[in-house]
Amino acid sequence: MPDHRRNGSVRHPGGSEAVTLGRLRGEPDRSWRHVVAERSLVLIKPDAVRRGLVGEIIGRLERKGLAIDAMRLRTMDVALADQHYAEHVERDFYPPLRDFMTSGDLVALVVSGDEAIAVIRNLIGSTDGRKAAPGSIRGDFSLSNRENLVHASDSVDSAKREISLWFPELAE
Ligand code: FUP
Repeated sequence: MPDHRRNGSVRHPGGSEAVTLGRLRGEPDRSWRHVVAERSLVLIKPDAVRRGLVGEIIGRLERKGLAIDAMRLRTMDVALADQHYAEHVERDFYPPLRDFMTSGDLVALVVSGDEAIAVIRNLIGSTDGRKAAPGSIRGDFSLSNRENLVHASDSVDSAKREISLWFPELAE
């Protein structure tokens, strides 16, 4: 039996991507368990909650194959905003950003998967919703550089720092 059959995978008909036999039989794809999954903090911001886009955004993360490890509806107070956005607190745009981020409920999540940090950043699109690529969350739903619906950690180190702020019980 060829190697790729013996280890339980087959070639996807259209390309070089390998899929598991279990996947073809309709079982969940557990191939990500063989890689080192990254974790990211994701915030579904108050504008997305107000606009009823929570399900849309979580659906996109789930359909991509990412896993939700933790999820909580909560608000961000000024002290948490100052810690979360420590690198931006001196910027001109920070006071209105802080007012926006503390203006209502948001949904905080820890999301994991293979290369989750880069994958999620691609899914959400570039910071300015007016310039974000169509097909991305910001590109499809935001017309703003501030009210841009989603935050996601931009590196492994940021993810560790942010997860320890929002979900101390999950901190490494
Ligand atoms: P991103 O990583 O894409 O969320 O972007 P940044 O870390 O550069 O910025 C964090 C947040 O600051 C953005 F989500 C929105 C806000 N921001 C502004 O309000 N004005 C700016 O000019 C830049 C960023």
